[in-house]
Amino acid sequence: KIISREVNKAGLIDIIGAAGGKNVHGEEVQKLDEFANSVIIKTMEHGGHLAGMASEEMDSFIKIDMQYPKGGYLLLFDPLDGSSNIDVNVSIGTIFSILRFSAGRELTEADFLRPGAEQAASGYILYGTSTMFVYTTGHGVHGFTLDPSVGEFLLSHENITTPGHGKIYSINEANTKHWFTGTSKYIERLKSPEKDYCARYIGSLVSDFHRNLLKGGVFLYPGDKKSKNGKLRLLYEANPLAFIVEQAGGAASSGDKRILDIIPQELHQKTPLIIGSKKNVDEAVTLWKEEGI
Ligand code: P6P
Repeated sequence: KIISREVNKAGLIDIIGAAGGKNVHGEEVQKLDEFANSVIIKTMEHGGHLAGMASEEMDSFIKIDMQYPKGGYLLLFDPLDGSSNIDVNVSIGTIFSILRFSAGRELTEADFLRPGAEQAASGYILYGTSTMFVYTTGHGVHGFTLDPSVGEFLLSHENITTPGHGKIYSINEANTKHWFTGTSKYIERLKSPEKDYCARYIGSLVSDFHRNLLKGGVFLYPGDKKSKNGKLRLLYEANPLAFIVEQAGGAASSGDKRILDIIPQELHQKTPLIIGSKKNVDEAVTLWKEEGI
């Protein structure tokens, strides 16, 4: 709610001051992703639910301070994904993943490096035309919409399921020159005369994912000749969305394996990601394997 309030003021940059500068009161203005990061840490560190956190914004994991009670969960998050879109008033999102932690011993980075299949919960908050909270604990996917007039999230999308096949594809086609053959052949197939696909790419992962989740379709951020592991992060972007999409009946793959089966090697590792309606993902993965990802 706090992040939504600040994100929705981002348009008032001339009044509240640009990030890194000072506002009309001469106060330092934090970058919104740094602000979101500190809001989440301050909100979650004292509740007694967590043994630690890991954030896209911070190199190493965060231990819960001695002064606070510790709990049996780890929170991994991207506090404000797509923050480059803030200045142009495009939707952005927070993505989170929750792992279990057997309390009673010293927390290490290895405790965060668990496959996505072990997640206890995951979800995202989308700061769009409305602010939505979408989550799963392994019992379906449920969406809540913030009613700012009462400051409460109301259950607006119970048991979200994604269509088995969709006609939307989302990929940054400016990267065509770097694509491996499999990606090129798959996208060319979608654009062939006998198909009637629609390209939609906002450039904000949570927005592109959420639209395809509800309408059906596929989002691809593949590895390519320039970046073999693509751009998106496994632990707090691909894994949480993969848990959501599988619970909604969809699929998520790195091209050569199910996202939720990947054993992480490091906190901020990247992974190629193809995610969405099961038939779309299966078709792309099959072609990628035949042609070489
Ligand atoms: P590109 C935003 O910067 C982000 O991390 C995701 O939200 C988004 O899906 C992706 O990068 C867009 O990347 O290379 O297409 O601009």
